[in-house]
Formats: sequence, structure tokens, C-alpha cells
Amino acid sequence: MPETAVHLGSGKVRELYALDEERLLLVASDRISTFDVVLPTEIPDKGRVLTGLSAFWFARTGHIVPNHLLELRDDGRSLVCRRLEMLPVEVVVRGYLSGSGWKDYLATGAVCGHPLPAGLAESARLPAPIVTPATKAASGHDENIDAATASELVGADRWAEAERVALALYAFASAHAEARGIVLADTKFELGLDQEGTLVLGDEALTPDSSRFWPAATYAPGGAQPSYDKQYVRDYCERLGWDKTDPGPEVPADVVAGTRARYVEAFELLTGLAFDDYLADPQAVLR
Ligand code: PZK
Repeated sequence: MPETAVHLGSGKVRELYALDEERLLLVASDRISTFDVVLPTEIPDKGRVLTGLSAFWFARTGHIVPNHLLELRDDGRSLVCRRLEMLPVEVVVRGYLSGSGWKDYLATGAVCGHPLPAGLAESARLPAPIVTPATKAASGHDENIDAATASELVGADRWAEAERVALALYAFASAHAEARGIVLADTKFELGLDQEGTLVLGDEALTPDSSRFWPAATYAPGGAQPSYDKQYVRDYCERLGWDKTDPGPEVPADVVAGTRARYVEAFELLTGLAFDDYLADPQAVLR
């Protein structure tokens, strides 16, 4: 009997379906967002790159925390997952000072309640990685909160466990990435509870959409770093003079091809697997 999937929701670039009471299907599209707007032009295979990377990390981090992955489908872009009760807090780990962390540091000298040394440059490596919780605000944007607020939302013991797991995942993945030429500046984890109340890693994990990937070769603190994957698209949009409101611009073929190549390059560096081999047999990423 064929499975019927009930559409539960759309993210900016992916779709969520219910397969049954216990299982969800996460489908990654080829849509790309920049400056918070989804562009009308797709990046071929982007969804497969992100799905393959997530599956790669899930297969290699089970010793740190269990995760929701049940099956990587042979289309290479969808994951069958255990249904969890998601925590109402996003768990961001930052190893470098960028984005909202840099803005908070400039304004207050701290990031989500973590005091930091004075005089750090934009994109500086932090003395040690920090966990900065966030919640989905009504605006749809993430809103940084402090650890006390996160503890109130999920309980102090659960928050302590989430912090410990997130730091261990970041330590594992950032060491792997940096050895392969990619700086994992920061990354966002979404955790949930299974039916036994065990903490489980959900969502996508350690992809360029849930993280900041920077090329290690050109890393230089003192300014914003180029994005490993989206820089061509951003540069094109800046050259156009687009006002960054919806709708975004169509992107020309050379920018699409360059961007696709960057996604594929990140996939190949991190997994050690040729992307064509992933397309031929997605299960290869789990071995
Ligand atoms: C869950 N989202 C985000 C929204 C998407 C994704 N394992 C899980 N159990 C229960 N809920 C979720 C998950 C996961 N992962 C994820 N919302 C709920 C989301 C829209 C589209 F693809």
C-alpha cells in the first residue's frame, strides 16, 4: 500500500509531511534564500546537498546524542524522521563572533549573557565556543535570549543537557570541518524529546543553511567573512542594487552554476564522497 503524506508545513526552503503518528518526512527543496528572501531561481541539487550532509552528520554523531533520522530516501533529498516533541528553544553554538552575536557584542560587550574579552574583531575566534539560545519570535525571526530564559522555557536540567550536547556536537563537527578547509563559524541545533523523554537531535544538522560555513583559506578576522555557499548570490544581489524586499531577483545561469559548485564542493570536502556517487547511491553517505 502506498504511503500518504499529509503536508504539515512549509519552511522557506523545505517542506514537512506527516507519514503517520510516529514519522515525519522532511523534504529539502532547491530553493535558496538570501537577505531573508526566497529567490525565484532555484539552485539545482541544493536540497540533495543539504539532505546528504545532514544524513552524514546524523550517521556520525550518534555517540554524542541520538537523532531523529530513520531513513534517507533514495531521492537523496528527503529524510524519514521520528516525530518528536520539539523544544521551544533553538540551540545556537558560536565559535566565532559574527551576525547577531557581533551586533550584541558591539552593543553590550556580551553575547546572550556571555561576557567576552574587550577588543575582539568582527569574525574573531572566541576564546571558547558559547551556546546562545534563541526563540522563534512572532515576526518569524529568531530572537536571542539568555540562558536563564532558556532554562525557564525547558527546565534547568534539560537546558544544561542541551548545552552540553550542542557543545559536543560543535566540537566534533568544527574539528572535522576545519581539517577539511571549512570554518564552522556557528550552527543552530533543534532538539526534541522522544516518547521516553530522551533528548534527541532533530531538524537538519550542520548544513550550510543551519550554519555559517566560511572558507578557511581566506579566513581573516576584522570584517565580515564571505559565505562558503551563498557569496556569489549575495554579491550578484548587491551589484543589482535590489532593495532586499520580496520578491527577490532572478539569478543568471553563471551565478546559479557557481553557487551549485560551492554547495557541491562543501559536500565533497566534508563527506569525502564524490557528489555524483551520492546521486547514484545516497546511502553511501551513511557508511
Ligand atoms: C518539526 N519543524 C521545522 C517546519 C520543515 C521543517 N522530528 C520532528 N518532530 C516533530 N516536529 C519536527 C521535527 C523535525 N525536524 C520540524 N517543525 C516541526 C520545519 C517546516 C518545514 F521542513
